[in-house]
Amino acid sequence: MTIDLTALGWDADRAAHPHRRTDHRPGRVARVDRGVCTVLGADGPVRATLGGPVLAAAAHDLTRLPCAGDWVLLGTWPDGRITVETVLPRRTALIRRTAGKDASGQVLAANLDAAAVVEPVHPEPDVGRIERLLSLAHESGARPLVVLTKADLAADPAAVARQLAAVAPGVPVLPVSAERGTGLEPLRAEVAPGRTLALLGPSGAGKSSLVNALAGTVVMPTQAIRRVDGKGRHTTTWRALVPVPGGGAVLDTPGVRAVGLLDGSAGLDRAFADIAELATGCRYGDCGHDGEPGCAVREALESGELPPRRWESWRRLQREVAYETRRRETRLAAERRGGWRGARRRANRPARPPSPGGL
Ligand SMILES: Nc1nc2c(ncn2[C@@H]2O[C@H](COP(=O)(O)OP(=O)(O)OP(=O)(O)O)[C@@H](O)[C@H]2O)c(=O)[nH]1
Ligand SMILES: [Mg+2]
Ligand SMILES: [Zn+2]
Repeated sequence: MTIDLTALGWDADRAAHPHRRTDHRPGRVARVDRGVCTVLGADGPVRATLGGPVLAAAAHDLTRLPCAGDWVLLGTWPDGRITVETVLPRRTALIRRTAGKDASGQVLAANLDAAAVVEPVHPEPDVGRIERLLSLAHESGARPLVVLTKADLAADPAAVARQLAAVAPGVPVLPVSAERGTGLEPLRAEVAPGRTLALLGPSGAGKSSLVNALAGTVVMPTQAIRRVDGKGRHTTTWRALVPVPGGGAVLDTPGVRAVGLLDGSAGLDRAFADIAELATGCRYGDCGHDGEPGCAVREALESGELPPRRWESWRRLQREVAYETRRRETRLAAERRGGWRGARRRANRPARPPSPGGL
């Protein structure tokens, strides 16, 4: 079995990666299972464990571990073992905040060209969730989309899409039905050869059904949502890159329960471009929109142009991002201090002058 790596997005820039050794072969990570990667190489899929350089990089930063969608360079050992020796720099990545102390985040998908926020049109789309996931999608660097699934269950899915356009400024909102195979055309363009589309959304939204519809065959298992509470069953339990026959790839992800934003505010500003645009009309450049005179945002709230729900949503996410930014700065400062102290303790001998910039 041979795999066309170009269709999966391999190109001259990736091939020119400077650390590439001649005996290392490129491949794209389809899946990671407890440190074992399934990598799509030119000769077919192989299983690879993590090599020394990758483990060393990950010791400082867990986001350096390979993830579905990563391009990697593989080494083959005399005993036949295959290891991931290099994770090529990611062009884009969907990264969510992790719950623990680690403030570096968790990579949900790597090297995606488009990031689709997947939300079912039935029973009712969760607007706040769309806003949050869209911030993440914008932050990834990929082209964001909103995919409204299960269009066959809504009386007028196009009307719902039009309503949602207000919470997704500048972002296409596409109603689709995997069941009927309708609305898939614009998504086919996102999985054209060389391109990767990642799907992000709650359990039961129909992500895997969409993958199967795009791939034209059942590659991902799907499961009916629970009758009792209408929630998904978390059928997909790992991230998987699925090649689309005759095209690029689609990246399926497990349903997300909650997604915390990291400390990037660019994605948030883009997801709320309407509010950012309004704010340019405030009298003061640093307006806090908190009762200052000449505040265009307050005016829009009073006139009803800006719905209070959207305003509250923006404030909440802003606070969250500001908190994460402080948390990261504190952590970095502590690491610097710890680094100094640790270095002195390790040495326990007359200190060499510290290098400029410390650590
Ligand atoms: N009516 C209808 N049902 C759909 C459609 N797409 C998916 N479903 C149903 O929704 C349920 C959940 O679909 P999945 O594709 O498993 O959802 P998922 O987003 O992959 O869920 P997780 O893997 O748990 O994250 C299944 O019963 C599907 O048959 C659709 O277009 N129309
Ligand atoms: Mg699934
Ligand atoms: Zn203002």
